[in-house]
Amino acid sequence: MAYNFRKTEKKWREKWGKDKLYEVDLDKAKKPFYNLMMFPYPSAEGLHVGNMYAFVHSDTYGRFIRLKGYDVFEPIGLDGFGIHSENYAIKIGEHIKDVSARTEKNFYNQLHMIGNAYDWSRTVETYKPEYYKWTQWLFLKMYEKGLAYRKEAPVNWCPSCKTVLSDEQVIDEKCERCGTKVEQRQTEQWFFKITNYAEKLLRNLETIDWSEDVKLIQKNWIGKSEGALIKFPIKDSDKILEIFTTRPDTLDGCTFMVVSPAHEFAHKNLTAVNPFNKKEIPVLTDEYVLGDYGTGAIMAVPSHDERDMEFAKKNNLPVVDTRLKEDMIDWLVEKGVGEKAIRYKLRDWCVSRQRYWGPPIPMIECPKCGWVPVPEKDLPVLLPEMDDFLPDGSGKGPLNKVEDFVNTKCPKCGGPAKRETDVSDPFVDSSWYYLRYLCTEFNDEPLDKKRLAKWMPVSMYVGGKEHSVLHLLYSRFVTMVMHELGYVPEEEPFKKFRAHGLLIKEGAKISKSKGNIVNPDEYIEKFGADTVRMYLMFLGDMRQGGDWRDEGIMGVYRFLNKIHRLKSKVQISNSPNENSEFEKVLHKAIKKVTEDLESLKFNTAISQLMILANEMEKSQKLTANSYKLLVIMLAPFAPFITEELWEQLGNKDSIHEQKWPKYDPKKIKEKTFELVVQVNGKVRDTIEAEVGIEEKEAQKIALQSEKIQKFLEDKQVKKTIYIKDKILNIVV
Ligand code: ANZ
Ligand code: ZN
Repeated sequence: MAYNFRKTEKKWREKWGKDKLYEVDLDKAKKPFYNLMMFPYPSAEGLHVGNMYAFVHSDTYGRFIRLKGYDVFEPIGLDGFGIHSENYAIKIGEHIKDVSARTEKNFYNQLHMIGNAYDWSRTVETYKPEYYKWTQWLFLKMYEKGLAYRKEAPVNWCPSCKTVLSDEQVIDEKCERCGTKVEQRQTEQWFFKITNYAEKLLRNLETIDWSEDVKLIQKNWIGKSEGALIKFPIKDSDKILEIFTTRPDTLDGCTFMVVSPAHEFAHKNLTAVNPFNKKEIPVLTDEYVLGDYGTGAIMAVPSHDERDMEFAKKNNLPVVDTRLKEDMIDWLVEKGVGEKAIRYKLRDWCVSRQRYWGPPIPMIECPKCGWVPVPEKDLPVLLPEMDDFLPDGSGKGPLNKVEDFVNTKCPKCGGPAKRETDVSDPFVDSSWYYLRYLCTEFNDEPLDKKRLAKWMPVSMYVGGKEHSVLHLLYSRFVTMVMHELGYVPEEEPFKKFRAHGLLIKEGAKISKSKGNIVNPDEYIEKFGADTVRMYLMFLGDMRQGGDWRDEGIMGVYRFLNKIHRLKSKVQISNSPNENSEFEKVLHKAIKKVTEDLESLKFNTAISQLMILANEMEKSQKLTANSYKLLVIMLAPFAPFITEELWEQLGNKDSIHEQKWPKYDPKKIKEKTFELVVQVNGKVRDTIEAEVGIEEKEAQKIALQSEKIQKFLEDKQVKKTIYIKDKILNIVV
């Protein structure tokens, strides 16, 4: 009889909800483990399997950790604010509020269907006042600490989204949201002083266990440069032109200087004096020198720097051989013309957005008092309802049109004043959500120190690489600030982070424009959630991503049916009637599945379970005990069918609260033999090896032997001859 997944999955979905199986008492938990999946910002069309991909891996890992005896907290919520949702609402001509409500319902329903072990009592949605009240509070804290400030600066402007963007949201000169080429605009905006934390953000990378490539991306983004500031006197004046260089040792070769077009010395045709060799050199102006890096001016050393050389050739400037002086910084300091200096590429985080769908920035501008923060007791500053919320590109956000909102009283002097009409960047919303999950029941304060002390930092964080310098950098910064304020026990939010790869379909990127969207609901309906989950994890290594193929899902479906069928073979008595060969396979599987799950190798863990199931099918008898072990190991992957089988085996409690099995090292010990290794027919070594190994394995073992290596030195191995469990002859 085929296994009735529809009935089973429905039954357990309801029962788990009723029993609050996945809710954790955060205060009583003895072994807290915070298992987190990167905050989703689902679209109204719902999740496609590519989105589901990361969720099921993260959940399976959490279920495994739970079986290992931890109190796993696995929360869920959604980031509903932002341009992404707003643009979609505009496109379909519906109000963003209605679209958001529908999105939330659909999204949560899909996650219920897939069977993830979320604690549904602690959901968080960024666009609800009970959440964004505290996002505004975060802004106030930043302001109090001098970390939120206004400045006029050239900023990134997306002409399509009609708002400014942060540096991190510009990818290859394009808007991260809509792909339009970004322009530069000179305007006044709110910034967070993330640069104050540049050194800490860099240094701490060494203390966290993250995917190496993501750490490298952050390191490069922070872009620390060590060098010197050098003062060049301007001839016949008391003016000084200061530059930043990473190569002070090349000072002797500096034959001209260049300032950026924004520099106060731009287009002045000055002559400067090289402080080292006293030669007079021209000061030119060019765009290749950036206004907002270093001092906005450089000493050009064409003999050592390609761009300087290019510029020198184009403008007929002198190029000279350089004497390098390695202790230049000492010399500069001694002469009082320079000093050691460090610069970072990282710039402050521009957080104001000229859009509607975000938390209003809680600031008021008073003609008498200047900028005044909204008092904490007046939070939240509610986002006013408005029908026409389209951005108009004026540089002012849509809220500027709501007079009731704009006109207010100054909290300081009581006089008439105006509210800030920009909202904050959605990345501010998502920079602290993992803290709020732990504190959802507190309404008078955003964060509970005791809670956070017990649960932070996050134990395992899984998410996409595309947030390497966005969310992952902002969150680290915000947590550092919250740590200084005494809310969070450690400076770093995510102890361990692993990036997942992308899911594609039949070789192509999954996208609506390609018309190859795979809707998980359809497949869940057809094959059940367990099958969809397992197939997503069987496709390939999580870190590399996978290629969804419709025909592949059948294999997993058949496998689960086999597991179901196997139950009829189970012997009621627990007499040890399986032979030792079977025991070996079983214990090897326990070892392998455990190790694979620990290192997030879900696909190979599943293969091992398949091998074990085949072995069980082959053997004449199957004890209840062995079958139980198989089912428990399968439970994190396929939570529904395993729960059902568990119950059918006569258990009253949930399989998801059992103990993960331990393997017995004695049972997997292989018999060994003396492998005789010959080179060209002469015995050169004997090595202990496992009985039954194949030729490839024997070769590998032989090549690791130093004795053998000596005889092979730079010779080509022509062939090998292997007599199983006896001799390997290497012919060179
Ligand atoms: C002389 C020199 C000789 C330089 C040489 C490099 C190589 P990082 O920090 O690694 O990116 N530089 C300084 N400020 C600049 C600006 N605002 N715009 C463009 N370039 C600027 O590199 C710092 C180096 O980039 C500095 O060291 C300076 O050129 C240039 F063989 O000074 B160097
Ligand atoms: Zn005032």
